[in-house]
Amino acid sequence: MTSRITEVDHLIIGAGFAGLCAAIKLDEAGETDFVVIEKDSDVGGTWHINTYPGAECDVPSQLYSYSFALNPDWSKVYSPQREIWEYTKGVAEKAGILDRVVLETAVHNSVWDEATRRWIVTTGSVDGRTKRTYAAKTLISGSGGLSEPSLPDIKGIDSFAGDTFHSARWNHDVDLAGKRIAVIGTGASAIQLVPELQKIAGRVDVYQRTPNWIIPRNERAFSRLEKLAFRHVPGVQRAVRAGVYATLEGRVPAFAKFPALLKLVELQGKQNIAKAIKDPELRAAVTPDYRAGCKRILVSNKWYPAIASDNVDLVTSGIAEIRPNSIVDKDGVEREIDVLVIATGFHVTDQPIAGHITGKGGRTLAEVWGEKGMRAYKGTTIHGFPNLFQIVGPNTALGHSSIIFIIESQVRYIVDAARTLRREGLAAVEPTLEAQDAWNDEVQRRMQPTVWVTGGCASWYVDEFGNNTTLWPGQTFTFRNHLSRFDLDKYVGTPA
Ligand code: N01
Repeated sequence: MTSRITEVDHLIIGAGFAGLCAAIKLDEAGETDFVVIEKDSDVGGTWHINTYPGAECDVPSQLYSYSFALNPDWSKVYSPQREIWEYTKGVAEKAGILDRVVLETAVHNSVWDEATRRWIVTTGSVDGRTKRTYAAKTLISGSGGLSEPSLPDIKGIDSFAGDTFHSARWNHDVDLAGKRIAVIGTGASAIQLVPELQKIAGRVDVYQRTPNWIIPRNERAFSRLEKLAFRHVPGVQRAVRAGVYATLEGRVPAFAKFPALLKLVELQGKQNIAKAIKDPELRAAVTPDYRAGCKRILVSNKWYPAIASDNVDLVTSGIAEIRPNSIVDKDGVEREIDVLVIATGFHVTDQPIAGHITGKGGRTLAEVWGEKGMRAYKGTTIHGFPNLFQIVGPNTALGHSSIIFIIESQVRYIVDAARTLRREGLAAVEPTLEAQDAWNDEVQRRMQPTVWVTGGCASWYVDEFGNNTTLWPGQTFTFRNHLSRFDLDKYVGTPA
């Protein structure tokens, strides 16, 4: 067991798209003294961890990549998980920042020390052998909004005797061929993995609490000619990317101001159902009763055919109890199973990491956010937490486009903040409460007409106070404009 203190300028939590982007852009800006702490065994974040069968991106490949590292080699319109993971790793390798990534190491605690104006960050290797403490000028959290699996609180779940795992922690050692499998949840992960399980399992019982709107997916591989054009013809890939971006941004008015337009999506969803499912009862069971877009609109050509297959049962009555070898539904029907797959999503508005970040006055982020919900200035900095920068913070996620656009916008802001601190000779910056409140009030005001508030569904976008503190309620370029430079006038700066 070793323990020492290491001084660094910047400590970045997480080596996914967000953390790697921060590392690459800080490095380019000459802010080279940083360390990236990653608990997983490799970089890539969600795209390294989520290896469930069928895992693919539901944002088109051309947009789901860094603007500074276009990839002419994407195999398909929607990239599979492994390809995205390899892409992130390749970009990080090429940028030469992997030497500052510490793998298989978890951040235990981050505490702001007012005396030294440093974040004191304690970390430990996952094998428990090494502990290390860092003193960092800035703390940049890229830990991801969808990284901590959320497990359902169902009677008897711990008594289950067979193999069980969450979709984001797939156990590839379990042979699923011919097995009786239960899947709890019908979200973005489940609709990708169930069609794969259906092909090999003896039986799959899918426990649906709420159906989703699911529209067809433009699924195809890029041709050799397209790939050649992406690689060799100047501007082609940027033009395709811009086209995808514009198409997705074109949907924002429907989400944000005129949700009635989303009836068109519902029509597409209903056609998708009608095409694959003949049984009227099953059709009714998978048809949502809320406005499309209220929950994330999903894309799949495989889900409804899988659900309509002979070896798949959709159970909609709810789960009463889980027993060592079975699940009993609320109609009293008991179904024996060998494997239980939990596809119930993530802790989003109650992220465990918030309990491990302690700001001024000894208050944790979880305590502060516990009062009114997640609040930050521009989704990135937080009053009471000097020099803390959160990538994909409150109200920065998207229901319609690529989160990488948001990540890059925030990273620009953070790099400019680092430059500003140096230029102005400041030890610390913290947004004023007025600036933070004004920002959040405005975001919530703009949230009111959106489908996420008016759409008539319960979703994980909304917190326990009834506020959507997850999504950005507008165009992504507006968000980028807001973060185009570090606005020191909205901060209190402490001289070095
Ligand atoms: O999780 P989810 P996910 N008892 O929260 C149900 C991203 N993603 O992992 O709707 C029974 O969407 C819950 O039911 P309900 C993407 O942003 C992206 O699927 O709450 N059921 C729901 O059906 C996505 O939105 C890709 O009533 C329970 C399901 O579990 C996000 O990750 C791929 C329950 C959870 O769905 C999360 O997706 C995959 C309970 N106690 C994921 N609790 C891409 O392609 C929850 N449920 C980029």
